[in-house]
Amino acid sequence: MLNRQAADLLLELAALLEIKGENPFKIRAYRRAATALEAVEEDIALLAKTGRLQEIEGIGKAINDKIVEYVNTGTISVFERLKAEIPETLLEVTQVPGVGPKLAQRLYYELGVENISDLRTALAAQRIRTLKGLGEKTEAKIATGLALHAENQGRTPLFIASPLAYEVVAFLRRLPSVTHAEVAGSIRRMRETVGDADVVVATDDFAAVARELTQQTLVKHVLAQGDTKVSVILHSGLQLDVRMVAQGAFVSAWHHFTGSKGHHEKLRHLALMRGYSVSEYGLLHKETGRRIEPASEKDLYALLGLPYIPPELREGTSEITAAVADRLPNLVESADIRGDLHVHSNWSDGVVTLAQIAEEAQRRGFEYVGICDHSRSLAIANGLSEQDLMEREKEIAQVNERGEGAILLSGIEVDILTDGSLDFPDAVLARHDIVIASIHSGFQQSREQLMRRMQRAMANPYVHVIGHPTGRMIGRRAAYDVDVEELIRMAKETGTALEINASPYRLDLNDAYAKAAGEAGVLLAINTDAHDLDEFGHLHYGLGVARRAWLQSENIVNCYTLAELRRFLQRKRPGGRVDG
Ligand code: DGT
Ligand code: CA
Ligand code: CA
Ligand code: ZN
Repeated sequence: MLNRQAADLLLELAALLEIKGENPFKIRAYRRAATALEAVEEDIALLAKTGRLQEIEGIGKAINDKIVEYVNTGTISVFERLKAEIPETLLEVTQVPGVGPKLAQRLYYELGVENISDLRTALAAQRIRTLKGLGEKTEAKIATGLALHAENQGRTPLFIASPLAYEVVAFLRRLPSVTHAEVAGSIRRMRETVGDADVVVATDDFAAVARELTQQTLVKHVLAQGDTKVSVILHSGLQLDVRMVAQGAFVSAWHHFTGSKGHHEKLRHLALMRGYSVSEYGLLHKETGRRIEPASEKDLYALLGLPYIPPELREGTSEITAAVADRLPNLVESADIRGDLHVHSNWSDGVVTLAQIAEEAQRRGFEYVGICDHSRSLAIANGLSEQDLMEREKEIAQVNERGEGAILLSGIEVDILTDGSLDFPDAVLARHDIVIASIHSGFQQSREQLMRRMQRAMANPYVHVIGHPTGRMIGRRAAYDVDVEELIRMAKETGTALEINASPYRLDLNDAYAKAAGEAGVLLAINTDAHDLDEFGHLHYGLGVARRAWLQSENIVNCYTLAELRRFLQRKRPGGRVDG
């Protein structure tokens, strides 16, 4: 399906128009259409051919014509014209966190900045502060943004890399000569982006595995083929390294190639003090010269006198010290999750009915689900009016009465408006079981303005959770300028939970922020923000973040039983108590 590509093209087109300083309504229309295209389940090529594109909300005549043109010719002529006018490399400049289209436009016209390297030069020469209205603060912000940008260069989001790696593993496991195959590297550690995919396979026929692998349909071309390692590029552009080992060496190799490098450095150091050297070939006892091939990672750590360290903690931070002191967290796991507090139904921009959500949630072992449809101001997502909410309430009650699924909690994802007020009065919020407050507008506001909005939202006694607190979209959109440290402090003070939005495009809060929140005693909610049934599966990615953040079930509100959850949901309200 071309849906995704067409949506991306519309977004680029919108960005180019924005750099040119075109009509904001027109730009917004393109962005809205892009969002709509991504949500459409049917193939847009088919919709274009049958003239049904305009049935999609947000797609009018003008955009319809552009999509038809795209489907027929593979591009859009306005886009091509714009590209001839504005260097396309400027798009990358707009993606540097802290820059954005308006600033990129000025940097281009006033300083001749055409690409990232020009931006670095201008920054180093302190030329940006010479522009009207810009100063050292802007330069500092851009410097931070550039560092973040460089970090993500050439990295693939986890949710794209991970399914591919597991598909290759499934393929390898079906080969007769293979006894074990596992994903290693940063994918196993659940990092939000990965440089490449790593797989380890135990086999007694290296040549056969290499032959089969290089002919696998996912493989585009072979980068390098050695006796024990094959590196390939998959059609998606992702690099995959496969290491082949004999059965006995499997655990050591798997452990080694899981990394991280930092973890291994510290582990090797500790091992030396205990008389062992560790390598991808196992443990070597220095005194006796005896080589040990552990049968499991648990055994491997036990030989060094340590409890098992889960892959998500193996980042070379303080996990070895914690392990030595037997202070590793008892990480939250999927069985601990009793519900999802942030799901959209077809009452707003979701595609499934309340009954389907209740059933699916139960199928996944959940006790409850928070139906948090959008509030009225978010028109592009079909936000609900007070009237809609009352009607939805009846349907929620009916579904709950039938008792054929998880308990539905009547909720709202209420917009935090640009002045910090909420999109519904307290009386409306108070009628609902759960309220998630989120920012969906005014992303460009200053840190002070954004924090005032957050402060007002969190001070509200009916707001339980702040949704996707930083607003970042991985590789696509920088966080809005929130002071997360301050946000965590406010959350603690007001007894508001922070979301780990598990949508793999967001993962917001990220691992580092979620860890800081947990350490500050702030509660978190791991929510899928699902708009269809498949997206319930995104929980896995949110759990990855939570585990990388060292969180345990007691840090997570959706690990509560329904009764405990209800107590949490009452505690900010009149008569409730927030004690920490
Ligand atoms: P990435 O791919 O950048 O997201 O991060 P990782 O951690 O997957 O790194 P990668 O793919 O370079 O290597 C996976 C693990 O295997 C790494 O954490 C340590 C180990 N490893 C890889 N290559 C070598 C190597 O040449 N020598 C040593 N000692 N270890 C290696
Ligand atoms: Ca890797
Ligand atoms: Ca690798
Ligand atoms: Zn939202």
